Formats: sequence, C-alpha cells, structure tokens
Amino acid sequence: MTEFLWGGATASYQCEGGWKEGGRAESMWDRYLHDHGLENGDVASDHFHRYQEDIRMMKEGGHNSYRFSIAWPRIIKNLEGDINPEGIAFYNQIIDTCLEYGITPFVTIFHWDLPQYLEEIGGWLNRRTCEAYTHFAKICFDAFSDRVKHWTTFNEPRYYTFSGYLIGNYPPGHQNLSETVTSAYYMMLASAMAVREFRQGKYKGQIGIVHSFAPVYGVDNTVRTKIAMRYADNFFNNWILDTAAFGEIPGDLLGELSKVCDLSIMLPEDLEIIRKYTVDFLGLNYYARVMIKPYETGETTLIVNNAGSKAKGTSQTIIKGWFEQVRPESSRYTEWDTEIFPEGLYEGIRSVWKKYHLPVYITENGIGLYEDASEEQIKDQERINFMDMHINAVLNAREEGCDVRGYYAWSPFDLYSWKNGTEKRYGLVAIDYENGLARKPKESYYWFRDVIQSQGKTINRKKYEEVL
Ligand code: BGP
Repeated sequence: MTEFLWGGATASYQCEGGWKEGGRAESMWDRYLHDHGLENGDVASDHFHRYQEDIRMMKEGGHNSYRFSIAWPRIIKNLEGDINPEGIAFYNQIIDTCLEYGITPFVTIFHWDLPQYLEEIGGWLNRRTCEAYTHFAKICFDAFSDRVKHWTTFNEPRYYTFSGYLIGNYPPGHQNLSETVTSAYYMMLASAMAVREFRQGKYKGQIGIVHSFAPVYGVDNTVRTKIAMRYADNFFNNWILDTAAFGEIPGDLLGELSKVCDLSIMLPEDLEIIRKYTVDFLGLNYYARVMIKPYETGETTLIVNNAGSKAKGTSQTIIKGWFEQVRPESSRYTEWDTEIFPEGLYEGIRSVWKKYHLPVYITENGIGLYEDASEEQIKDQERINFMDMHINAVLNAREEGCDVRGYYAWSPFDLYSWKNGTEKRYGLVAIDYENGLARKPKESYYWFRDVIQSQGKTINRKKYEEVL
C-alpha cells in the first residue's frame, strides 16, 4: 500500500511574492489588484526567498508531502510561449528541497495566476488559452517529471470561473452566464488536453484535477427537493467531476444550459478529447457542504462574504429556477460564513468513491481565523478542533474502504487569501507581517506533527450517522 500523504497546500500567487523577480511576467491578479488598489500578493509570504525555511518547517512538522502550484507567469514569458529559465530553476530548487527532506512534491499546474498577456486576448474566453496552457503543461512535464509523480491540471475550475465570470469578485470581474459557461468549458477542455499530453509523452506518475467540493444536502425528501438537488449537484460538482472522471459533461446540464446560452463552441472533436483523456485521481478541496431547497422566488443571486465578521451572515446563493441555498440555523459558521460540517467530508468522500471509483486526495481543508501574529505562542485551538473533526472524517471513510491517499492542510503557513487579504489566516505557522515576516509555529503545527507521527491515532475518533 502506498504511503498516506500528509502535508500542507499553497498556491504560487498566494505565497511567493517576488512578483517582479526571477523574470516573472505579470499575472491577471497583479493587474487586477493593483488597478483596484486592493491588498495584493506582491510580497505575500515571501516564499520566493524563504522556501527553504518553509519546507524545513514542513519537515520538522512531520509532513511527508507538499502541494504547491507553478506560476505560469514565471515559466512562460510571453504569447509566443518563450520559456523563462529562471522560473524553471526556481521550481527545480523547490522540488529538490522537498526531496532532500523526504517530502513528496504534489504539483498543481494552474492555480489561478493566469499571465496578463493571455488575459489581454480574452483569457479563458479564448480557445487559444487552451493551447497556451497545454504548452505550459508540457514544459512543466519535461522539466520536472523526473522528480514529480503527482500532478493536477487545475485547482478548482468551478470556484475560479464562478468568481471571475458570474459573481464578479475575482478577476476579470465579470457577471455573465455565457462567459461563465465558456470559460468553464475551455478549462475542462484544457485539462483533458494536458492529460493527453501527459499520456502521449509517457511521463511517469499520475495526473488528476482538484475540485472545490461541495456535497449537496436537501432540506427534505420530497421529489421537488430531489430535483433541486440534482440541479445543485450539476452546478457545484458534476460538471467538473463527471467531465474529468467519466469524460462526459452531464447531458441534463447541457440541456438546461442550451436554453440560455449558445453551446456551439463545444465542438465534436473537443468532446472526443474530453471523453478519451480522463484523470487518474480526484483531488477534493473541502471547506463545507451546501444545504439546498427548491427554488421559490427572486433573481439569480450569488453573494460571497469577502469581508469576514463585518459582513457575517450576508452570503447567499439563489439560482433562478434551479435551487436556493439555505443556512441551517443549528450549524456553526466561521466569521466568513463557511459552515463547519465535518460529516459532509465523510459522506462526500463516500459518495465520490462510490460514483467514480478513483483514488481521492483531500487536497485542501482548513479554517480561516482572525489571529494576532505578534503573540509569543498562537493558541489556535479552534483550528485544532476543526482539523481533528475533519481528519476523523477522512479516517472513517478510509476505514470503510474508500481509497483516500492523502490529506493537505490549507495552509502550512499564513498566506494571502485572495479577496480577503492577509487578515484571514489559515496557516499552521504564523507569519508576522508587521515584524519582518517572521515565522512562528502555532499550536496546531505541533498538534498536526503528532497526528502524523501517530498516523492518526491521536485523533478523537467518532463515527458519523449517515446523512446523505
Ligand atoms: C480554495 C482555494 C485556495 C484558498 C482556499 C481558502 O478555494 O483553492 O486558493 O484560497 O480556498 O479560500 P479563501 O482564501 O477564499 O478563504
């Protein structure tokens, strides 16, 4: 049996900084955050300069794997596809440092930092970006696959396209259903094209995709609710997971979308690539489930709380004609309105394993908290409780026969949280931004080390009732 992977996950833009160093091109996030005068990742956690210290701390924290992404703007300089050797050298150093410490690198090819030169020709609304992405992926395989055996094509295409094209709170900041469908489609096509490249190049290892997983629960057992749950499952999960794992975009979803958008961009030859080049495994990022009820009234509304406690309770999702999200009163929520529901992870893994029968990695799980990094010892008992319940869920699913192969905490150290800035902290290690970016292990860091060393035996074990 392969060794269970325990580690932390990061994304290049959120942690590296060094935005103008090492020959890096501008990304869409640089441009968008600079133009809007918002907190940005110019420095972030300065992982670009401090990766050795960070990876050493992972090792000392017991981790045997590190999930990170490769910044496309560091690797490919321009629209012509020219390679930046300094970018390759940087990731060689990250990978080699991991290997020196016995840490398995788990690589995301795209975690949202699209080069601005591609955004300027339409980004994910332009088919040319699929070609450019495949070129980038191939350069990564050629450069790193002698040492990297775990690849994922995309991080969370659903969250990225909804936020950028439907909700409009991420770059490019649009609110357009047709663009959402186009960008989502091109990302899933590009994912399959990268898998084709990987298979045809006979690179060793496995390739998967990472999904923002939201198991769907219904308020009751009525047929109306069941129908609404199907809409919600298509909306939140199936168009990524079915497409990547079965090679099929759900037919009923296409039927619904065809009523409101032009689907003529979906060419038969694309669908053939999608059908043929499916993934080896699924990465699930789990933060919360969604509880839904049948649609009743109102326009399509998607409100995400990017302001924390200042906006607590404002999040809302209504998809006109399909479903409405409800917030179970009895549940607990973070300051950013994320429900805390570990049972959803247990049930979710079971349902994914049953449906797709592919190995699963929990590629992100964690809780964003307000913390004071100037404290001598940060006591993040809330994070410990959160992780304890969620790792328990993973172990339960595993013991029942689900092929779960890894668990990654989001995040190994504090980093920039997209539109929430750095005040929303997720790390096991604090970064004192006011004090030279000093690293300070939180209590959760030591707690997680003990969990890993005991192979989960220090977790408070309890069984969950079956809810789904
Ligand atoms: C996931 C992303 C990560 C990370 C995490 C926490 O959706 O893959 O990049 O940011 O969520 O979310 P947030 O930073 O919005 O709280």
